[in-house]
Amino acid sequence: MPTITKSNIDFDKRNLTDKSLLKLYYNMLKPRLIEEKMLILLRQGKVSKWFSGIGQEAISVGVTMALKPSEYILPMHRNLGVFTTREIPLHRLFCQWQGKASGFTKGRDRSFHFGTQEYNIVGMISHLGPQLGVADGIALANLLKKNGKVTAVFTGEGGTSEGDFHEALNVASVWQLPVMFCIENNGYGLSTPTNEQYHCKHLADRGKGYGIEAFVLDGNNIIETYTKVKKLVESIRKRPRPILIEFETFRRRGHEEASGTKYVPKDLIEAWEAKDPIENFRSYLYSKKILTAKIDEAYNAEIKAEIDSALDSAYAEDDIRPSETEELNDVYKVVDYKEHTPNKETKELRLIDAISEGLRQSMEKHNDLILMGQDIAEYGGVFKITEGFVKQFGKERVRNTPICESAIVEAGMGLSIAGMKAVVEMQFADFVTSGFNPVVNYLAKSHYRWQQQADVVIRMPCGGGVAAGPFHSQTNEAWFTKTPGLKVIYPAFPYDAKGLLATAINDPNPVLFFEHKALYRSIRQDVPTDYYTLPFGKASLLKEGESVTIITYGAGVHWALETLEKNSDISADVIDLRTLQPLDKDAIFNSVKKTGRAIILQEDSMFGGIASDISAMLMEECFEYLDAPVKRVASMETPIPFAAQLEEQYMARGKFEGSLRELLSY
Ligand SMILES: Cc1ncc(C[n+]2csc(CCOP(=O)(O)OP(=O)(O)O)c2C)c(N)n1
Repeated sequence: MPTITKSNIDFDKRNLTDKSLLKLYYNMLKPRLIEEKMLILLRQGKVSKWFSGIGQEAISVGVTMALKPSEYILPMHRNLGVFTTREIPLHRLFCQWQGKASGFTKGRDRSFHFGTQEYNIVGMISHLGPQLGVADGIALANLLKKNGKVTAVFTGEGGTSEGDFHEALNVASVWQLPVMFCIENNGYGLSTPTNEQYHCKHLADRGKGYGIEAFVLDGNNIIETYTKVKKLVESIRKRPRPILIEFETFRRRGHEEASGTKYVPKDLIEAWEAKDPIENFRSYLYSKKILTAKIDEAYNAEIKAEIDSALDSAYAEDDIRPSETEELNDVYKVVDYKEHTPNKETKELRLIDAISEGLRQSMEKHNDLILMGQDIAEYGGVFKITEGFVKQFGKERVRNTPICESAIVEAGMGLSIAGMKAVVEMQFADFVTSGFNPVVNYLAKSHYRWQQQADVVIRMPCGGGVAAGPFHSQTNEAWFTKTPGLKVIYPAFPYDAKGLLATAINDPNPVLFFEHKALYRSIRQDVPTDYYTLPFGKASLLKEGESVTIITYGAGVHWALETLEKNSDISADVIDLRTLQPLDKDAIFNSVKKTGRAIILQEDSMFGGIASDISAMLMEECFEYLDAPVKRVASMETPIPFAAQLEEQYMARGKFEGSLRELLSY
């Protein structure tokens, strides 16, 4: 037992019972003892990496104890106390850190990068900031369900410089979301001290700029963190709104153990050691005769025994035996596709109307579906797809957003974690870059990492031929087909668009739904008036012929058809892929085996596009059937230009006929 000195922190027990005070102490002691053990294991080479939260325990424990177990917490890498206070069995935690099957990620992600619905904890992705927007989404779900629940999310002071922090605070304030943003200001972000990170007195001052109540608390004083947070949480439950808290504390060890603390002045560390949250609280409890040596020893013995036994069982567990099938099966949540066949009544619709109708019918079918996007409410969106939606569904479900693509994609993820569905409208597909990180890192990897579905559809008005220049004309599907975990849909006709959108919304996996702007008002078709679905991964064979297979999608489909219209001597199979991920490989291979020639047409520039991959697949799977090399036709290797004549030159459309003739004469 350590010697007991006078406490350096002014504790005031207020009306807390001795039992509560001892619980606070016990809950801080547990992560501290686990960490001390981890540091020993690290020195023995038995643990690969460790992010220490020593000296910061009062924040994790105070916040977690102030919440109900049914309320979500989104911790960071130094919040072991959140996990232990929620009483996650140590065996499972240790297995997680050792990459064993009894952890939370089947060995697929390390340290605290996991969530668990069982304990209402949503762990971080490495990129730090996205946690804040995800918390907004969970808080939005709670607000809409009117269940009085509060969501707490953590960030370090370093993470507050990320755009996600600012976006998330702004959205939470505009929507008055019941979320508590907790900044742990521990003096350093990796090696960078706070004076090189921000230039204001308190980070809490930022709350004011966003219209958020904000507080600075002594993060080393467990009574202060617990009682003040509890009071605030109770107040948020009654009157939903965001609150920002800056907890002042210090990171006493290296960023992670291997990186050391050479750059931190020694006296600074010593000063904060003197303010240790546990040592000081222990002294206080002893002085008040609430904690005795006997109780203290019993606590230590109990926790140490629990640690030792959980470590033994974690080490005893077999290493994961890799199975390719299992890995591949877990990238997406398995979908139970339900075919909905419409009645016979049809109506001629433009592509844009079909998408609008499909979206409206899905809103009618799914009461838990929320639409979010810029100007989509009363204004109806820049393309008017959601015109009239507010009147039918109300502003709670059809939500105008500030211009903050990251926070909104993250909010979609949060809605999904809370069991709802989201459709996010990108005003233009080009702007998805501002929300790229959460799409490819959060949504795409969530199911694989911890079996959490990301039930989010992102609508992507895309494509050129509209003289709109480099930032309003891109067709950027290849940025996403590259990323396992995403589904990518790209219809060319109104009938397909309506049915595939319904399927996308039913699908619990993240879907990028591409809508070609130049086709919105130019392509018409008879479309069933009823709700219906179409399966993913099924291409459509639009024309059947003998001499060549034309494989394309989106606007390319119409370019191929117009070319064949003008060249009636060419007998071709035309395959409209409709969905790029999953891809209907059988349709492609079967056709090429029949015709012996393949040409792939894409609107995007060539390198790294869909055409290249399909070409490679054909070489691997159909080589013996080919009478000519596979041909790819794509737009120029430049950004897409504005002036009509430059754009026309850029586009693959003008090159297609010549390339097709060339292939046929090979
Ligand atoms: C987007 C991104 N940039 C950089 C990093 C590398 N990185 C990981 S943690 C960290 C410091 C974070 O500081 P802070 O938010 O204050 O948390 P602390 O580690 O101090 O608890 C950095 C730079 C990262 N993980 N993600």
